[in-house]
Amino acid sequence: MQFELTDTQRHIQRAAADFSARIIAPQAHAIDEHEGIPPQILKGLADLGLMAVNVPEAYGGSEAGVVAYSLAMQEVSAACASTAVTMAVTNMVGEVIARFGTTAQRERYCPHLASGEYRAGAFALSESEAGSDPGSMRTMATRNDRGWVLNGSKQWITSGAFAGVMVVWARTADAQARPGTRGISCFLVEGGTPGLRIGRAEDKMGIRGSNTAALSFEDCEVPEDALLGELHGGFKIAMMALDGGRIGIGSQALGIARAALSESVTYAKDRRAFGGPIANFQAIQWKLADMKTELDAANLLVLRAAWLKEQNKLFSREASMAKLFASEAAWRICNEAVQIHGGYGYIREFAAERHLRDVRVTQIYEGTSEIQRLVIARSLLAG
Ligand code: COS
Repeated sequence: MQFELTDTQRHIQRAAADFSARIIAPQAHAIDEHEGIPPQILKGLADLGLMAVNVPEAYGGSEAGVVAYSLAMQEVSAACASTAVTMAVTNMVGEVIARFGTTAQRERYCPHLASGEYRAGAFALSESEAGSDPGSMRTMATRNDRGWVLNGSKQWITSGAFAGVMVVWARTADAQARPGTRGISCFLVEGGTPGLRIGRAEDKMGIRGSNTAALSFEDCEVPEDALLGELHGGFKIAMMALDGGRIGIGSQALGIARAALSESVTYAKDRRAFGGPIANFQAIQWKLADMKTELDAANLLVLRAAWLKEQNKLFSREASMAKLFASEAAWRICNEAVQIHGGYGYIREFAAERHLRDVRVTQIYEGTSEIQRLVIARSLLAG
């Protein structure tokens, strides 16, 4: 086993940590409060190669691998979870296009995502009545003589309001001819395409700085070559992308929890009660010890999944285990951080309450905890 980071991984981690501490963290409170990420932050991440960490250099990416991506996500998430999810989805979109796209599609979109020319990419799979069960989606794509016409709507789309390119899933065969997941295809739709309408931004509990929009497609025409991958082969692309995306969200949970723990240590040493710092009390020490132990256990699961993906080994179950454990451990850690901060944990002056709000969604998006358990159990029972 090799636990040492490579030079490339260390370089990416340092670049992300430095930018996060200097530029992102001081603005995190305002990003949450004003519900928006300054475009310069997203451009700054792109300039450092962090918007396409695992995309080949030939298409503008950093080609630094999945472990480096996880490390970068952790650093950005520790500063600002809203920025981190925007980065995560953009990386996922770049990777999906690099992996499943034609050379023309890769050349057309990946460099824009990597360079920040597109502020973000978006992943449009979920619908209002198809979240955990995307196989029941209703959005349709029908052929015309110029290409494809999309009709339907999508829900919970991160960066939907400003993404330069979206990966959109739609049914390309009627349910009788190709039932369930077998008649779904994947399309690349550019922001601003006529017929694509952006709904209002959701008013969320956490990650309030990130944009989450509903999209509707009303006779939205895309060319023939907007099809990504094989006709009717879209569901598997979604599943494979989500396997990787779960490593990103596990990493996000880790970063948020790490920040909550570090702020708790500082607070426990500063805050005095009964004649001394509260860090002197075993009640606080045991909380901190458990938080650190859970954090490190989650980190090992996430990095194992990242390493497996990087080695082109099977990693779907391990990504689900990593995301499940990291998101649930991170929730416990952020909750204890609020407890350690006492009344100050419940007000906006300290970041503890933001971390708790932000981390909650990591148990929901990119597949709920229940879906992760389903994936893990199915794989175990299949032998
Ligand atoms: N990689 C590659 N292929 C996969 C796969 C994976 N990880 N998971 C499933 N597939 C394939 C299956 O092998 C099957 O292929 P065949 O049609 O050739 O047999 C096909 O995809 C359908 O798989 P399955 O029957 O398991 O689909 P289900 O409808 O039962 O769904 C779950 C499986 C629940 C795992 C899937 O719907 C899921 O991940 N749901 C959560 C979605 C999610 O994370 N949403 C969040 C969106 S982003 S915020």
